[in-house]
Amino acid sequence: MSETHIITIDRHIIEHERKHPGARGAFSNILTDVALAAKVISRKVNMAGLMDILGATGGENVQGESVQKLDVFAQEVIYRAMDHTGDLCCMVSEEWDDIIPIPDKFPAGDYVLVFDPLDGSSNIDVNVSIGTVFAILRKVSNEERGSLMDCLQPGRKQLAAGYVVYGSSTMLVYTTGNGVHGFTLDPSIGEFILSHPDIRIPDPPSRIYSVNEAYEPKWSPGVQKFIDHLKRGDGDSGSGGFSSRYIGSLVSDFHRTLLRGGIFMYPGDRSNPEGKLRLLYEASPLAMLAEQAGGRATDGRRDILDIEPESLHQRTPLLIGSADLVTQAQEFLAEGAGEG
Ligand code: P6P
Repeated sequence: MSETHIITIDRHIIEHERKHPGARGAFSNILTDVALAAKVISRKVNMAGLMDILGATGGENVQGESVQKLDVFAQEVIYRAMDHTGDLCCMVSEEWDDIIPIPDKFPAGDYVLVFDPLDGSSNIDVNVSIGTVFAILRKVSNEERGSLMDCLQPGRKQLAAGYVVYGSSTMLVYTTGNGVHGFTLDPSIGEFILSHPDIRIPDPPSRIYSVNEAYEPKWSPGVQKFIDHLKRGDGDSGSGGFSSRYIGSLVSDFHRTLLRGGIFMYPGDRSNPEGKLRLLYEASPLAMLAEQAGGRATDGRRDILDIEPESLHQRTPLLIGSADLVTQAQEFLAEGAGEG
């Protein structure tokens, strides 16, 4: 893209809004506000090593995990960017037990924002890329200020989904159901610039699988056999030709899978049958992006987007990436289901 022909995320959002007849702009405002919050978080994350915000606050979040200062900061930034706009009826965050209400002094709107403000925060102190994950739902109840019913919607009901990856550069990737588009932050002008239009998971994909193999002894036989198949293949060559990549930061592992192909897995195991990742604000948003980019996302049995959430912070196994590989994984899991 030439220096004089740049497409900012604000312009892209407006141009895409025009494709939704009757869109009133609130939806676009939410995406624009998320982009603003991402710029503020990016600046802080990139200065983290130089400022006294590293290290845990000593507090714990609802997941019982030690809360890093940047987690707290990111939560506050997103909340403050969204609480007064009149676009949302409520929010859901990994950092809050219950639904986050819109303060009474501000008007409520017709949408719900669900988000993980800073996923992978345990990687902050070692300078590994971390990320924000979000999705937008339409209010479905008659409650002016939202209810659990508005939040516990299956991923198919998401109007938009996206993530921000704070890495060697900061990128915001989002979909509103019309393809997946990536924007790179140019700090010199403070704008997210369209750098990856219409992202499609490559086919054929890079032969990469991404899973924490330390848990292999606890995996189901189906998962064990699938990973073994990727390593060894069917032939006598002794190699399936796959490489293993595991960053341990969901957004980074997914971003690579989206751009290169392959499969990321966080399966359930004997200790954690539902895995570790959260359905509402991690798996479902990434599943929408994966499907929009030509890929698939499953919990091993069902498409992630078809799962009806039963609680705000429920976990789900996640297998996501190139459609053929996800389908193959699901077949291995089904075959192995009957075994010990
Ligand atoms: P494990 C980071 O803590 C996180 O929530 C995700 O970003 C990441 O994919 C996963 O946990 C890593 O978990 O058990 O492999 O360390």
